[in-house]
Amino acid sequence: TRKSMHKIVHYVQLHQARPDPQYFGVAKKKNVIIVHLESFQQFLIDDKVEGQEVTPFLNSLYHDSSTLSFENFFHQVGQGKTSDAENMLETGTFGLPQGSLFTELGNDQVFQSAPAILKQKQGYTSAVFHGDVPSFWNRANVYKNMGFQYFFSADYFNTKNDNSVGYGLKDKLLFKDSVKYLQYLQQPFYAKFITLTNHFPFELGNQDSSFRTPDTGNQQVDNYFKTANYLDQAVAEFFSFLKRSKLYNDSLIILYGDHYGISNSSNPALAKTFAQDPEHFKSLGEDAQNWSSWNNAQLQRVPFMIHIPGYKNGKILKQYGGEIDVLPTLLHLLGIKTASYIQFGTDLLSKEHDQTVAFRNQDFVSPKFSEINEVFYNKAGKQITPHGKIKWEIATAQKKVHTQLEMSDLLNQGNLLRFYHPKGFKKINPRIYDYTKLLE
Ligand code: GP9
Ligand code: MN
Repeated sequence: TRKSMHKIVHYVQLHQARPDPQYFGVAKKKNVIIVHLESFQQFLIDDKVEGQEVTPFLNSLYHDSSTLSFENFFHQVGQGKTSDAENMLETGTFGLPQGSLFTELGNDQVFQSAPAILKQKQGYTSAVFHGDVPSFWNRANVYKNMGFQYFFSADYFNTKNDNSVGYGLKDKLLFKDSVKYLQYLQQPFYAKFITLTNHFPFELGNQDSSFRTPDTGNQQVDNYFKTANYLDQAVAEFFSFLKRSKLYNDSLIILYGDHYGISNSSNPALAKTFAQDPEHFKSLGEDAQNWSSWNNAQLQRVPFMIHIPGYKNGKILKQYGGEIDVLPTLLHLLGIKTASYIQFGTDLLSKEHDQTVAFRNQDFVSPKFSEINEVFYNKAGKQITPHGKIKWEIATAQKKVHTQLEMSDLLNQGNLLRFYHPKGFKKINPRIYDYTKLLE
């Protein structure tokens, strides 16, 4: 096992992407707020249905001159869904090929994760806000092992009756009722808000939303726009609060979608709405008749936005990337070097960033070509039979994807960070955290 660890260290050292000085440290010592947009896909950004903008507030952030926005950012989750997304963002390693790392291994996994790195390097306080019970996805145990100091779960909120829908507290209430805790966190803080209302089966009464849904013949697809619109309003309200409380100017805010909301089997129904906004969907393939696995893969884009109040060089960036790349990107913006940590992604803002995006099932997408269900496509979505130079390039990409996932699995399945001691990093002691303490 120590030998495996050596192999992994060697691999990670060969796959470093050095930070771009233009971005390194631009958000040093700022509070970090992660807004986890449940089941939120990128196609919603700038989309219109039934004559209404679905997510006007997120659209405005997407185009804001203080936001670094990514238009080719993909989720990379497996069966662990939300928990896989969280795992990638907190640790820079993948979820498992089967099941959820949080539930399968989370009880005694050794992590070298964001809250601990930020605490030890720059004195950050850390907290998670989420309106479901603390046991869901084994979060209460995992968060301790990750070094989160506070976990404000459903235990801290009034989730009775109308306050909840689906898995828990409605998003507007999550943000509103978190304020009293957020305000008193010692700064700088690293705080994550995991939203919930935009979750399958996307049910929300008319008292919470007057959004006019389309009529695709698939109720979940129709209602998805309504809960996404509600989430957009919830985030807008949260930003108003941040501005009122003066936290806004001292914060960097990351917004990202954890995974798809509409499953592949419902995508042809979803595609019916594209005709309402054809310009917006031209790159996705509007033709519902010829819907292919390639079209499905295109829809695995999720938002990734880094909003930095006061920063003026925001833009919409074209590089391909995914959730595995978030942690090194964030740490570099905060002025923290990542070379000594075991992280499998690369800084999206680095000139050396690798644009091959691995899906958890070993499929991949890249700016030039993709592999989906063992079929290859060019960038326009045409099936190709690789030969010559392209064949070699595809084989290289495949190898990169397989090795990256394999190394991550080797690390996580063997709990190998037990044997790895980055210089200056102190092992996390989960026993010092008690998430019920503030309740007494
Ligand atoms: C539950 C929530 C949903 O607390 O985070 O998780 P998901 O079903 O999306 O994996
Ligand atoms: Mn989720």
